[in-house]
Amino acid sequence: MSEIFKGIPEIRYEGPGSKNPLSFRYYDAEKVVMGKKMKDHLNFAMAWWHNLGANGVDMFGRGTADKSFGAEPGTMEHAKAKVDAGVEFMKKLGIEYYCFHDVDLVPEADDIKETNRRLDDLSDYLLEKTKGTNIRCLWGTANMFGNPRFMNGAGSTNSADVYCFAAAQVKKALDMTVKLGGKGYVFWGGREGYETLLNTDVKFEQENIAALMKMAVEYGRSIGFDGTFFIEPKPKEPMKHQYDFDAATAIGFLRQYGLDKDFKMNIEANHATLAGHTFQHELRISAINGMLGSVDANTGDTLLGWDTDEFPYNIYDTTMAMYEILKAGGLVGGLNFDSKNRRPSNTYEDMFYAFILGMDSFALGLTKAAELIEDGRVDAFIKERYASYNDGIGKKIREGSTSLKELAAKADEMGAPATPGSGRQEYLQSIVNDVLFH
Ligand code: XLS
Ligand code: CA
Ligand code: CA
Repeated sequence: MSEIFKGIPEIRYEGPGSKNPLSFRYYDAEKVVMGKKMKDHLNFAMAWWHNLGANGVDMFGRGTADKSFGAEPGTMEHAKAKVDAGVEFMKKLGIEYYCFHDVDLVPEADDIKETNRRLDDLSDYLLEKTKGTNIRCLWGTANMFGNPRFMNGAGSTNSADVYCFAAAQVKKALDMTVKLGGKGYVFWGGREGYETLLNTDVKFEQENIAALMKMAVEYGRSIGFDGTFFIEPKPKEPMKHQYDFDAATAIGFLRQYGLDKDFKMNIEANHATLAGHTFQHELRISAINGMLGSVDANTGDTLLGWDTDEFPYNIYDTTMAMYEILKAGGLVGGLNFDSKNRRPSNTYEDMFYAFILGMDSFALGLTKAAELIEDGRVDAFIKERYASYNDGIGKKIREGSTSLKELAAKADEMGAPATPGSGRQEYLQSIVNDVLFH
């Protein structure tokens, strides 16, 4: 197979002083941070759809980047050329995982039996191309939002016939995930939501989504999938209301339908900000519920109200994200760059610069998060902040061994309470700056 990204060498770690744009300044795969190699903390993954598919097309204009990789788009030759390009790309960057939708891998045929046949063929090719490497699937998923049949949803559709197609795609995407060694399977509820309640039975739709997920768990386990199912919350886009609005909502849904043992969250940074939260908030809510699974690493733009899927570059954000991930004991999944180049960044070099930016930003974030934890001042402050619960009446509150009556009597006794103490936000923010920039 001839080289596709000609002139682009293997990207190596050269350290912070390097001015070589095709080198890592912070991502040093084998370096040990808090007892684990950087690459194992981060488990970077390439999103098949953006990196090998997205060509810059938007509502106002055609594509700007050539992602044909020497083959005619829409053909199986092109699907295979994408495998060649993807494998070369991952090897050059030292990325060991990829994520896919069924229809990212092959062009969808008119008949689902033919699409499935293409998937069998393509996955054989992909396995052959990755043989002898460490490259494997991080997670797979089914695209149940692109085909017009899903205009009213997939699991939430009004049509039982369409529901069968959703089920068929989930079944096949699970087969593919297992075949490609995937650690996870994602449900992103692209069109699982509604535009108006005038035509929607929300309870009915949510029950059907849960039933589809239950059948997916049953089937997945029956074919030997021992990985994790993920829900990827997003509040809107394409639907006005999406059912998996944010982590708290999705966790409530999983618990209500008894799915919480098999599922965790796949948190995407851009979706967090669309929901009016920070990325860190969504990670924390998932973590404290034992539901932090995997991450779609990107960033939105707070000046824009939609899903821009930009490569992460903001070190405050990556540091606080890695702080949450380290504190939660790591991810069962990884960091999938569900990110795309800006439309005018349309060359092969730009694809590499984008990943170098994202990987370095998270590597630096990891290093800084570890320093913040080792520094200890933030943790010490939080511990002290709640110290009034360590003994006396506070301890009884924590142990659940008091009552409103006893607490009210205590308040009477005190007359006026002691002040709760300063939150010291600015002091803490300056510690973060100190760790980041010393
Ligand atoms: C879209 C989502 C999607 C999921 C997988 O906004 O990010 O790409 O990650 O279906
Ligand atoms: Ca995503
Ligand atoms: Ca997105």
